[in-house]
Amino acid sequence: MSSVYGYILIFFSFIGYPRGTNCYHSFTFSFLLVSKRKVHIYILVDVKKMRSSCIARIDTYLTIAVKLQDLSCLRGAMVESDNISAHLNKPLNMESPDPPFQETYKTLFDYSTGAATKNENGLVIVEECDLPLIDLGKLKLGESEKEECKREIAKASQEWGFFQVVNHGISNEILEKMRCEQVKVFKRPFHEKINESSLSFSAGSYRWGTPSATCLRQLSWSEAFHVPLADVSHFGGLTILSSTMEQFATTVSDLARKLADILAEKMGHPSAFFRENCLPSTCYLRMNRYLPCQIASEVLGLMPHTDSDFLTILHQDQIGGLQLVKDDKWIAVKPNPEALIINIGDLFQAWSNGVYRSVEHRVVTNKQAERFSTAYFLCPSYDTVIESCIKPSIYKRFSFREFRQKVQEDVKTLGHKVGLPRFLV
Ligand SMILES: O=C(O)CCC(=O)C(=O)O
Repeated sequence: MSSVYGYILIFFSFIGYPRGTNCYHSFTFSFLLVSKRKVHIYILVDVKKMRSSCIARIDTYLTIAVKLQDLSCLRGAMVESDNISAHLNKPLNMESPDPPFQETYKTLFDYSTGAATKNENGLVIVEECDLPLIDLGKLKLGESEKEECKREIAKASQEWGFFQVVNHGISNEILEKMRCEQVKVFKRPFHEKINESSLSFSAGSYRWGTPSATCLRQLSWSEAFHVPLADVSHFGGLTILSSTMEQFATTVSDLARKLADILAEKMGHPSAFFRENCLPSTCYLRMNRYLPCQIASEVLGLMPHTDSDFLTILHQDQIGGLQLVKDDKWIAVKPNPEALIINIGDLFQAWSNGVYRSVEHRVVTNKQAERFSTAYFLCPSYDTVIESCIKPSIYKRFSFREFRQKVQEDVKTLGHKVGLPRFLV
């Protein structure tokens, strides 16, 4: 320190995390110290009260510090603290697109036993399988082919909660353009992605890892942009991505509404409900990137979950990794380059009184390849009330707002979603 000729003290943050963010009572205080030849960033943290997710915040502050000072010479930063100096002491690669999983979740790696519990929840993987494959081209043929196709859709939704469709009407050109723009945005430096305003995404759109994870099996080794479609046209700086997302969403939403109408009709309740309540502005697009993971047997790409929507349309690449629960077993879905994957969400399970099934699914990681997928979620407006089309109903009436609030509350307090069982009569 005696070699220091001058210093700039920048008060970056004094953060009292509110209860429930799992970092409460901890604080971060950062400043730049400029010597003749070097700039160091010191971050003082109350490490004892921190959990790994806070370390991500520190990484964010380092990024902001570098950006603020426009210190193009600065490619490394020193972080002094009891616990984290060992792994954050190495230079940060500011241009890397990858979130700092190892550094952020170091404590989870430290406590890992190395013994992967592949059969968690008592479920075992049986085999890769082909989901029911439905040719939607039949909907344009004669009455009997059309009826057969509708029956297949309803049957798969009851028995699997998942199916694949071919001849779905979404051109390869749109699918490829979407994939290409998605890859481009994920390949931006990590510091640009966390600074959502630099990409014009709305706050909270960019997500990575699992801030609440307390062990490796709770960590999702992936990053995502979860984007309300209402926001897509406002991406100032990302015009090609935004127009591609709009194009993708418009064609996929037609398909989603068509499938919802068929499912309602097959329940004996043809209804304009889905067209009236699921508007282009109330749905979501989620772009996922799953990074290769050296400890793939211990970490999932995406934790098991059901979708909080009516139905989901997924476009995945050829890497594979999606698994779903069928007959109390995890089944690995074999990718089909021609097909889109459809799955029933919680709201359709409630509307159909449990006839159509919202099934738990997850994504496994692999050591070599990265994987991309894009999901379209058919959601209603928050005020839409969902009630079963059959009486007596096994679920209470609830608004989409109530459902989401309950899910968020459970995630905060229990660390996981409970979902529909909360609304049983
Ligand atoms: O990437 C996948 O295959 C599944 C994605 C998914 O389940 C989700 O985004 O909710």
